[in-house]
Amino acid sequence: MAVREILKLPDKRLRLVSQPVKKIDADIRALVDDMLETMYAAPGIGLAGIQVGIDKRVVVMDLSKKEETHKPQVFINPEVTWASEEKSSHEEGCLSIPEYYEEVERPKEVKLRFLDLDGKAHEISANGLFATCIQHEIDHTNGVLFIDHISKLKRDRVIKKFTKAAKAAKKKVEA
Ligand code: K1U
Ligand code: ZN
Repeated sequence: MAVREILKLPDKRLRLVSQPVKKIDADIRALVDDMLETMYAAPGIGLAGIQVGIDKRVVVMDLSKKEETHKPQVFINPEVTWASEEKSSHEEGCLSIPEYYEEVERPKEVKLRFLDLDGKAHEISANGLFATCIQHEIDHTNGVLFIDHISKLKRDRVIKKFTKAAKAAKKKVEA
């Protein structure tokens, strides 16, 4: 198990559309183990494969409370099969856009289809933080970031800030 580097805005790989997992093999299991370790180390409540540079449709999540024992969840090839008309708004953050939080409006309830690590298919409903987080993570598998759901003014401002920081960090390494 290893903590992997999390890609940060404006890394272009965050805009890739990830590929479906065809076979749940040892490489996928190792990726899931590393993603969980990376998510817990960050710390975060979710992570998609592309955030560690792997363009596979793999998502991990843990919505357990701080004082509870870990409840890791794994979603292979997750997809939304139904979304409610009713919307709800939650504050979102992203490990690829550190320390930036904004309210995002999304469908209040969704139905999901995914495979578990044994390749078994599941169809479940999600609401509350689970619905917010799984929609955020499925967006990652499609190259979509939560800042794509906020105003262009706010989005441009945050992209500019992170682009400037990345350039400054690069210059420091080269000096
Ligand atoms: O996908 C990601 O970048 C992870 C992201 C998930 C998420 C959070 C909130 C709303 C939607 C999706 C995060 O985990 S950001 C960090 C975070 O929320 C957190 C960190 C420590 C403790 C509790 C929450
Ligand atoms: Zn994110």
